[in-house]
Amino acid sequence: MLTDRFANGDTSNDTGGIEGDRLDHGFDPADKGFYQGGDIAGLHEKLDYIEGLGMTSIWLTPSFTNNPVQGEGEDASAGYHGYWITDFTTIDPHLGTNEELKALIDDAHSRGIKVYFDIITNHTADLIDYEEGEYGYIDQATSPYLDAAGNPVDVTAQAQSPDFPAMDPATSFPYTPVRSAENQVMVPEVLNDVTMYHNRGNSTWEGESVTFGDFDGLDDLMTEDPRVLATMEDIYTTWMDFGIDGFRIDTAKHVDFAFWQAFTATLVDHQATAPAGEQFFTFGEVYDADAQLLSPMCATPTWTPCSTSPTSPPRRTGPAAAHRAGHGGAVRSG
Ligand SMILES: [Ca+2]
Ligand SMILES: [Ca+2]
Ligand SMILES: [Ca+2]
Repeated sequence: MLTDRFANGDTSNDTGGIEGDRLDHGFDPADKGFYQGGDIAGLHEKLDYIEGLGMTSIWLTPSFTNNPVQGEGEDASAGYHGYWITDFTTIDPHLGTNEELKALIDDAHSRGIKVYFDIITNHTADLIDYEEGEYGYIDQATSPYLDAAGNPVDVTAQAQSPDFPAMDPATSFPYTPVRSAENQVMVPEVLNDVTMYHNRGNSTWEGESVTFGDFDGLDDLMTEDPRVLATMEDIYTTWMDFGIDGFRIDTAKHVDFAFWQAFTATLVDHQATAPAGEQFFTFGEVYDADAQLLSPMCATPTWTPCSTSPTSPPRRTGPAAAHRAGHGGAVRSG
């Protein structure tokens, strides 16, 4: 469900409460690259229609607060699709409020309809620039990460380590990441720290840049850093408590496996605290038709909960957790 494009149930939120023109608030129904006015209120009004179609679940496009407009001149467009998040804790004001979402979920559940979030852990909005003014990908062989003391570090080998190295924005990265004062808007606030991002330039969609590169300028999170993992776990377990039924995980192949193995295990653990009998379903996007590239996402022929996998230590390792995150599977309580 592309909420912005379905039904406008509340014209008072069309500009998201943002002053100015379309390049400020992103609303312009005459331009398909901008917000059209659709919202959660409109979706809620149409639940009879959706139920009548025989639908048993709704997968919402990413619904958190976005950077309303990105790009310059003819390349300017709006975050109507939801993939340019600035605040991971609130519903985008163009779409409605957390309370309206809660009411939608409650009404959907009373009809036997589930509600899924489309979630992103790979990147945020494009709010970090490089001081060098260049954006081509620079690989680790050419320019390794340096810790704050100047020693080369392999962040893949250090992924999720409690000793993960501290970085210095001025010296640790091949580019010098800069977040202007007006771009200090990330929520949770910790995500304003530019050392929590990869800062190597735009992905070429090949080799290491698949996981380390920026997605066309979108700020690529250092998912190997346990601070990033902890932040994402806190964000998304909180949304689990809100009553969402599951996650469609965006850009799964652009995040390292160590992150998914830990993140999905945390969702399993968290779901174990939910009322008995409920399930939480996750499935991930791997946008590729190459069987060789897809195969690591499908490493086990039959899905096995990682906590009971006989071939791997419990929860934190093994292909099953990555399989669940990258391809699909149910996270059950217990
Ligand atoms: Ca509206
Ligand atoms: Ca990435
Ligand atoms: Ca950027």
